[in-house]
Amino acid sequence: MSGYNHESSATRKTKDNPSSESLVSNNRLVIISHRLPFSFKTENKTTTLKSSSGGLVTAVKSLDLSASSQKPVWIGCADFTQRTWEKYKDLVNDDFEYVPVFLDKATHKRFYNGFSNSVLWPLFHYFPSFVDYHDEDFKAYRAANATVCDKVAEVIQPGDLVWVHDYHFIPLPQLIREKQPEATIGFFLHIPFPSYELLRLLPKACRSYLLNGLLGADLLGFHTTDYSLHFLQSVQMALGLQHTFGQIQNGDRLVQSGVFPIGINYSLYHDAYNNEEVVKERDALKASYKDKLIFSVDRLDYTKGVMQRLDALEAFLVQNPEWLEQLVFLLVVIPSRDEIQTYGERKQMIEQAVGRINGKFATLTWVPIVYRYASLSFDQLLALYSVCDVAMITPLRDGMNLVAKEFVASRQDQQGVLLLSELTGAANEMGEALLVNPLDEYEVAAGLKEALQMPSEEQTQRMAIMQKRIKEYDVKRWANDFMESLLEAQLANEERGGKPLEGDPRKNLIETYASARNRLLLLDYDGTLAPLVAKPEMAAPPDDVIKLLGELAAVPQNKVVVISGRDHQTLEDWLGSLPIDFVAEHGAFVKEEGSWREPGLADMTWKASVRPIMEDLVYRCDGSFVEEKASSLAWHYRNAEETLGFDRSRELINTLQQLVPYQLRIIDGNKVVEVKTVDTDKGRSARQLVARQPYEFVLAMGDDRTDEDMLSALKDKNQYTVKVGDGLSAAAYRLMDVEHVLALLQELVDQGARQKSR
Ligand code: GDG
Repeated sequence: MSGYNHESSATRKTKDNPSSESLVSNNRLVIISHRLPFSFKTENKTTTLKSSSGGLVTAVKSLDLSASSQKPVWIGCADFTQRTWEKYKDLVNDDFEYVPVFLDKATHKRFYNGFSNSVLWPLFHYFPSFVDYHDEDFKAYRAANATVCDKVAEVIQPGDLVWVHDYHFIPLPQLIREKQPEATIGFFLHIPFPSYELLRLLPKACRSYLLNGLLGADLLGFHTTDYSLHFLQSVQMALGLQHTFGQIQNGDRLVQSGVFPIGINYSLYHDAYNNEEVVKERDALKASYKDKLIFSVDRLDYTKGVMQRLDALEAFLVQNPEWLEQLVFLLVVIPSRDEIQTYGERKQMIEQAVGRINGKFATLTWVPIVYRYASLSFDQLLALYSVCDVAMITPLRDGMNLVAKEFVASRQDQQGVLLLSELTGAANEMGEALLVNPLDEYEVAAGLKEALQMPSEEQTQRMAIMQKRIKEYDVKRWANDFMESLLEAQLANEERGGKPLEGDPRKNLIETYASARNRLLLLDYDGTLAPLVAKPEMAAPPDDVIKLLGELAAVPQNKVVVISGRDHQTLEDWLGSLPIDFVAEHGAFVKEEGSWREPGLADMTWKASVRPIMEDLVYRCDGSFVEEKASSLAWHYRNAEETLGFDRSRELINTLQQLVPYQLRIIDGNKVVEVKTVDTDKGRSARQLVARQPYEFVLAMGDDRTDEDMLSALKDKNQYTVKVGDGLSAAAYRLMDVEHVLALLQELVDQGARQKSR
C-alpha cells in the first residue's frame, strides 16, 4: 500500500520477478528496535523470561520466514545487565537470534528519557511547549545511535535486509550506510511526522542531522500520506532536495518514501471473543454494570488526551442530566514513563479530575467514572473491548492507534460504537467511526450522545465495513508490503543508471555511429558543451566548440540539435550561424531549417503575478537576480551569500507551491528556482525529434535535472543516452565532464573523416 511507489520500480519488480516471499527468504532479516521483545523477571530468586507482545512483535513474527536458511536477527537495547544476559540467554529460545546492546545507564537515560521522549516525542506529536531540549541529551542520542550502529556493523552481512524502527533511531539508516554503503535499509516511523513548521523549531544542525539520518535508508515508511508529505516537504525545505512521487535523489542514491498504515493481528482479537477466560471476564463485567459502558485504555501520556476526554464527559453530563446514573465510564490508564516529570504531573491531574467529576455527579449508589491505573491482562482487555457500548478513543495526536482497531476486531457481535479522534492515523482508515476533534469538548460530548443513542442496526452496519477493511489490511499484509517495497527500492538503487562510457560500450557506440545511415545528436548546452559559470552570459562557446559542432553538422548523415533551457536569442547569437537546429527554453522555441518558431506558446499572463514575488526576493537577497525568458521566469541565487540564498529559495518554493496554478511547473534547480509552463520540456521535444524518421543512431547528452526528461525518454536500441557528471540519472552511460563530452564528439568527427578517406 505504499502510496508513492514509483512506477518504474514496480514494473521492474514484475519483470525481474523477485517476489517478496522468495527474497525475504533468501535474505536474512535484521530488525532494530529500541527494546528487544522480551525481558527477564526475577521473583523469589527465580528468573523467568517475559515475552512482550506489541504490534511490532506480532508484525515481525507474522512475516513468512520459513524458507530462510538463516535465523532472523533482532537488535535492541537491553533492559537487563550483561551478567543477566550471559546467565539466562538460553531461556530465550525462539526463531530469532537476539543481539542486546548494552548502553551505560546515564547515556541510556539521556538518549531515551531525554532526547527521544522529551524532544522528539512531544515535538512530533505537536506539543512544542513540552519540548525540553538539552545539548547533552542530543549528544547522548547520537552516542547511543552510534553504539547501536557499531553492533549492527558487527552483525550484518551482504544481502541482509535491515529494518530500523521508530524515532529512537532516526539517525541510524545513515550511520549504517556510512559503514556499509551497499546495505539494504528500511525505516518505519511509528509516530506522526510533523509539519515542517514544527520540525524547524529544532536547532538547525539537529534537524539536518535527523533528516540526513533518515535519508540513509532505501525506503522510509509512514502510517499516513500526511506524515509522508510532511517528511518530503521538510527535506525540501531544510536540505533542498526535491522528490518525484515520493522518491528523493540523495547524492548517488534514491530514497523512497511510502505509506504503510500498520494493521493488527485481526484473528487474534476477533477469535478471542469466545475464549473461555474472556467470556468469564465479560460475564463478570455484565453482572457488575447494568448501565451503558464507555471504555477507554491508554498509556499515561499527554498525547492521549485523557484530560480533554474527562472535560468532554463532564460537559456531556451537564448538558444531558437524564444520563446521570445511566452510564459508567471505565477509564484505564497504563503506567508509562512516569520518571519523566510531565508524565508524573499528568497522573496527578487525571486523578484530581476524576475525583472532582465523581464528587460532582456521584450519588450514594453510583459513580460516573471507574478509574484504574494499572495494566490489564489480555483477557481483561478483550472482555472490556467486547462488552462496552462505546469505545472512547480520543488522543490529541497518535501515529496510528491500535486500540481502535483492536476494539473493532474484537466485536464478533458487531455491536458497540467507536468514538475516535480525527487526529489519529487510524481515523484515515475508519471513516465509519464517529470522528471528533478531541480538543472540542462540546463536539466530543455531542459525539458521545450520538454514540449512546445509536440504533443497533446502524452499529452493525458501521462495524461490518470497518471490520472488513482492517481484516484485509492486517499486520501481516503491512509487514509484507513494507518488505516488498523495500526490495523494490533496493532494486531501483541497484539499477541506477550511468555506466562509464569507456571500453566496449564506447567502441559499440562509435561503431554504431560509423555504420548508421542517419544520425541524430541531441546536445544540451550548459554543463555539457560548455562548463557552468557564475553568470549565464559568460558561457559563450569558445571557437573550438563552434568548430567542432560545425564539423559534426557538416556530415550529411548527421542532424545536430542543441537542446537547452537557455533563451533562444542567446543561442541564436552564439551558434545561429551553424547549420544546426535548436530546441530552446526547454522546448518553447524551436529552430529548424534556419527559422525559429514557437510551438503553441501558452498564455504568459502568469508572469505578471510571479515576477513581483521574485523581485521582492532580489530586494531581500543581495546578489540574486531574475532572468526572464519567453516561457519562464528564473530567480538565480548563485551569486548570493550561500545560506541566505538557500533560505530565500526555500521561501520562494514554499510561496510558489501555495500560489502557482498547476499549469505551471516549479523547478528547484542548481542555485536557481524557475517557473515555466508545463506544456514544454526536453523529453517531449526529444520524443518528437526522434519520431521524425527512423534514425539508426541517436546520441543524447545532458547534465542536469531538465535533461533527465530527455534521457529517460530514449530507451531504444541504438539510442545512446549519456549523463555528464555525478548524480543519479536515467541515462545508460556517463561521462565525467565537458572535456570528455568534447573528446567523444571529436572522436565521432574523426571517425567520419576516416570513413571518408577510405
Ligand atoms: C506507537 C504509536 C502506533 C495497552 N494497554 C494494555 C495493552 N495495550 C496494548 C494495546 C495496543 C498497544 O498496547 C498500544 O497501542 P498503540 O497504538 O497506542 O501503540 P504504541 O505501542 O503505544 O505506540 C502508535 C503504534 O506505535 C504502532 O505503530 O499505533 O500511534 O504511538 O496493542 O492493546 N495490552 C494489554 N494490557 C494493557 O493494559 N494486554
